[in-house]
Amino acid sequence: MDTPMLSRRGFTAAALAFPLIANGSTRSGSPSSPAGLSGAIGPVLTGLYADPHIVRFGDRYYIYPTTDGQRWMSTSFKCFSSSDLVNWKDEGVILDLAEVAWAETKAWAPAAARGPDGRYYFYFTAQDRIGVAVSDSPTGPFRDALGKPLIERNQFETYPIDPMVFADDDGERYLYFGNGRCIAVRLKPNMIEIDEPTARDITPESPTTEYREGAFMLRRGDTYHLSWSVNDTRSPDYQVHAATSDSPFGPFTVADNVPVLFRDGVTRGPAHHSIARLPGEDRWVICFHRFAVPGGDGMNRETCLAPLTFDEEGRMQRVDLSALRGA
Ligand code: FUB
Repeated sequence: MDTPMLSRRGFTAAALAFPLIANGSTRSGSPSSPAGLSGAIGPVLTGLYADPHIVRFGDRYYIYPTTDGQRWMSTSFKCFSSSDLVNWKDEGVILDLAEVAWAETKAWAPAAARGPDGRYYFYFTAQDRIGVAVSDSPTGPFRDALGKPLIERNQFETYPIDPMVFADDDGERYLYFGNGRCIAVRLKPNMIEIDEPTARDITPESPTTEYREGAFMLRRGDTYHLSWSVNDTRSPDYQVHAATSDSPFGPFTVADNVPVLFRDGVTRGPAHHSIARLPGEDRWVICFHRFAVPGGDGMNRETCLAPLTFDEEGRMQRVDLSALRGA
């Protein structure tokens, strides 16, 4: 475990000092001041889970991860929920590929969103394609909405994995995906079709970064933040970079403080992340996986959480994992 002061879950209210979390803080600090943050970063889920997508629906947070520890050959998806980011409830299997006609394995890297119709839409990778499933509940059960992939192999010039769904303030929804290149496309209001003519390659081009996979999009004020994984997930140097734009389609300016998240002495391979905002606050958490501690690797990963802050210029600030652990 990271540090003896923490529980098995390893993530405490003190780590965030967010006032909405009960139990107070013995090592409090302002989340807008990285120097004031303390505590550890995880794991928050018991077991091996990777590629976590964190999202808030109603008064609960949900994490939709890849089930790990099966040599990337998992066949179903689970979900976890929490009211406080500390205590997570295992909601069980929400989609089993046994019920998906076009794929049997490689159930990876999902994302979820609420549609204009109030239903929940679950975007998932399966056997190198992307599907969409629907449910009346964020905890499922989800059923395949199309009976075929939403994004097929060779449909775009990217390896079609790692979907991310983003809802903009104006109600438009976008899908981001891809390994090697990042593709963005507007979703139709029914959430189960893409508006294909809007698709474009938005891969950030910069000498200081290399887009690999795991794209995530958020909006803070009028600024769109695209973030993604760099390097191979089997590398201890797997890390998160970020860029900004005034449009969900870019072009994106790569921040000069990349990487935003990267390894330290304990945490190896910290990436494939997602970010959630605390309701009504300019306070954010970054959810990511790392090699399980101890003994993990790129196929045996665990899910962690850490506070994420922005600097005065509106850029994501580097997450100092060592400082968060109090190291
Ligand atoms: O979990 C399988 C793959 O590993 C994901 O699709 C990638 O983003 C990487 O994390």
